[in-house]
Amino acid sequence: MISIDTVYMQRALELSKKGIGYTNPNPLVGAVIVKEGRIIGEGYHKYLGGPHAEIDAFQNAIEDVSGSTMYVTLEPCSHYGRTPPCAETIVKNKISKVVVATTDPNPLVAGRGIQVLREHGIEVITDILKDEAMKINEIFIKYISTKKPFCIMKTAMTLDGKIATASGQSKWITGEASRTVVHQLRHRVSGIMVGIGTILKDDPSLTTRLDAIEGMDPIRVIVDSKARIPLNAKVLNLKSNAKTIIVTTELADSKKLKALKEKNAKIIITPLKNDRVDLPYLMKQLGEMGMDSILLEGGSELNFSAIESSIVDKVIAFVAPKIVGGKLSKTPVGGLGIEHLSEAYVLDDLKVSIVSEDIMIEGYPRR
Ligand code: AOF
Ligand code: ZN
Repeated sequence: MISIDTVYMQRALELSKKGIGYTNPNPLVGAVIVKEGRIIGEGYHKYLGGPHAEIDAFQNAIEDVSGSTMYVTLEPCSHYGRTPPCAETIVKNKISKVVVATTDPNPLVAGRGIQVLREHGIEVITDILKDEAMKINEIFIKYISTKKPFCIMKTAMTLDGKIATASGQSKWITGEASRTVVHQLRHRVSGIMVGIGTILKDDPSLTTRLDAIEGMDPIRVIVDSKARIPLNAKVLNLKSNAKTIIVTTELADSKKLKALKEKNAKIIITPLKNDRVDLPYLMKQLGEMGMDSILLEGGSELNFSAIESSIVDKVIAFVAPKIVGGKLSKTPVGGLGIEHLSEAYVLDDLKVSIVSEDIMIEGYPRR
């Protein structure tokens, strides 16, 4: 039987999702205040630097909150950060019971929020819908504990494993519904990463296009070890505020780098790794810049390097029920590949869903 705690926590999780795309690198958090079996206040974390979910719920409460129960998807914070500690505000508001989905992996909190509440005689229950709450904040959990972005590798292919026809046509492999899911992903992450091959071939703008909401344009990250990107590439000439980073190496021509800077591109130079960009080094740099998540959108060379260097945290693969053939047609992951099947990169925790006419497979590379 579903407990009443689960029902209210489910509502708090739903609320937390409203913040998707606006809170990075902070978590998605929702809160519900319940008194005598009625919801008297709801809130969520709306944008980075804004009130935490708990405070938003207090602000929205329609009656006196004393003696009520608060459901919150993440342990209330105990530190002075961009805002004062929520645990103290909960104590001041005389809440009698707090139900928490998951503890806060932030080293500044990590159990101390719950401790403060208990020290003040507040009953605390934890682990209600914990797995769901951790999944919603998988980006935050990776980022806060490693200071490196959560990297999602997204691919799209036909049923026979191709990302383009024999003549190179790739628009569109998947249907409109899948492409909308991709735009939602772009809205959610802080950066989109592609290799220079994709820029030279498709000249994409890599922006977020969503009808229903105002899409947040992530930072475009172009991996280009020799700085071959043409100065008229779309990603260097967009009207929107979206920023572009060119990731390159000592192999790049310094005059070209100067010209790129004049186009307002940020340049990151990484050490050479097998004559290419050092991706783990890059992830560290992007994390230091406050980027908590990256959507890797190909091409196949960069995908293999990313998988091989263990920077990929999640794979989202779209499969369109179409067959295009062509023995030379490209597949989602290229590179040198592996020799033995025993070395294959395996995904765990698979989720398979149907997105209109396509299949979406999500999984996490086994470490
Ligand atoms: C949020 N929203 O609703 C809750 C958070 O950057 P600050 O000072 O706002 O603090 C962020 C930390 O606060 C965050 O890493 C997490 O540990 C905790 N809780 N954060 O952004 C919220 N409840
Ligand atoms: Zn807080």
